[in-house]
Amino acid sequence: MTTANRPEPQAPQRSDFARDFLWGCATSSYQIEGAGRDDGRVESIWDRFAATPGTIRDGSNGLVACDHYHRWPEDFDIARGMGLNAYRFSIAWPRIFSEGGGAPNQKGLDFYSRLVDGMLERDLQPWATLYHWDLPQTLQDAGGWEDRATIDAFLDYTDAMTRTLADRVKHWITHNEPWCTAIIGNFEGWHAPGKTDLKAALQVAHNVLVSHGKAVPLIRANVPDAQVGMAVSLHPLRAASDSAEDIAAKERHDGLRYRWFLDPLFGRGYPEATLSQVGAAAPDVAPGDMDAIAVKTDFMGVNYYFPETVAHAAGHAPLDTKVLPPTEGEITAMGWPVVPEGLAELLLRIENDYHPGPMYVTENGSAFDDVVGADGEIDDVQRRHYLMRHLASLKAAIDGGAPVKGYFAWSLLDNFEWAEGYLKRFGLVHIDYATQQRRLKSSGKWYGAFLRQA
Ligand code: IFM
Repeated sequence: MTTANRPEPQAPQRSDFARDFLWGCATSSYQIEGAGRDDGRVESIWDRFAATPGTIRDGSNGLVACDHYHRWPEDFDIARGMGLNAYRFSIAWPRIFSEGGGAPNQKGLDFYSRLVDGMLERDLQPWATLYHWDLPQTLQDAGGWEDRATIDAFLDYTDAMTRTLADRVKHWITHNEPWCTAIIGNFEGWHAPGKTDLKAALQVAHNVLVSHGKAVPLIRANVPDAQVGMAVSLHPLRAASDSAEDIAAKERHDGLRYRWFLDPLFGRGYPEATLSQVGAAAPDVAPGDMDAIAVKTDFMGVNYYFPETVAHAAGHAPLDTKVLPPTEGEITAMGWPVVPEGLAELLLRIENDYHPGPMYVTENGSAFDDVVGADGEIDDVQRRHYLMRHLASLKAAIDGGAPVKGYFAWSLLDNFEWAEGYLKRFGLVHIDYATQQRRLKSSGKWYGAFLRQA
């Protein structure tokens, strides 16, 4: 069966969810804004990384991207037209501060002020993420997240942003996907800043968690009625086989990929087994850090894309484990398996393990190779079905007891997909990068029709 004529999956109705459920899309600054040199924005680690030959598959960068910096009114009109009631965006730190101290850049503050006003005018509840990977390069040059001075710089930046937007933005996410910041950027090395040092990566992870813990009370002090949380990317895990070796490998991977981040956030410290497995690469922990990290938050953001299958792999750093590519079933253009049930499995596991309070799916989506038809339409059947099936899984999670209060599709727009450049499209809205024309895909039209149901 071709993808075009396969049957439509059974999707839930909007009325299957609470009336006050949040329905949004998510984006991030570096991936869509462009305007890389406008209004005092300074270089970020992604500008520097992308300028290094061989890092980005199509040799591109985020300097123009979707030109959202100038075209946001059109983008928010589309979001409003779809019937979204929330919008998750991130703030580009390099527009606000070039380094730790000093005064914030007024033009950067003004841009986000206008952006938020634009959301509110269209009844889009703003959800601001403070850190979605675009660290000012000057801070990286001074040691980056590996250095505790970056925690202080993050708090200065958080203070400036939350004071500026306190009257209009109540929902704050400190960090997006600390795993990617720390491990992909500093151990696997295929994201900025491109390091390959486990000790550095685990120190980055620790300092990012500390910065989160210290930012939460600061945001609450500045923003009346603030709701604060973090967005964590997680995968349900499967062992590659029933062998004792693969099952043990899955457990080790789980320790680093899931519990290394969630255990400290929920006051349990780093998992003992993983601490001993990473040995000398364990981070330096200052007095009070673990209490700071364990600050109670108002919600937990969960980013779900796919489950991981883990095998024992002797000599494969850091823990003799390897995540295997899928060998069957539908896969996306990223090579990720399409497993909608994994969303419910993950949400229910988190609820069972930690009882985090309200949860939001802060990202979920798929990349497929879109074709613009002769009539200008984009019939992205696979993405539409992905969305429908994941909403069915979301409903199953809620029915099963997971307190999920909102869903943000990744992403509103096609955008700069990091090391993949512009080769991978995740948007519900298609971007023609040559003309910057926006076109709502059939997935976006379906989401709009779903949201307009009574
Ligand atoms: O594009 C990214 C996003 O920046 C973070 N979460 C995963 C998405 C898809 O790879």
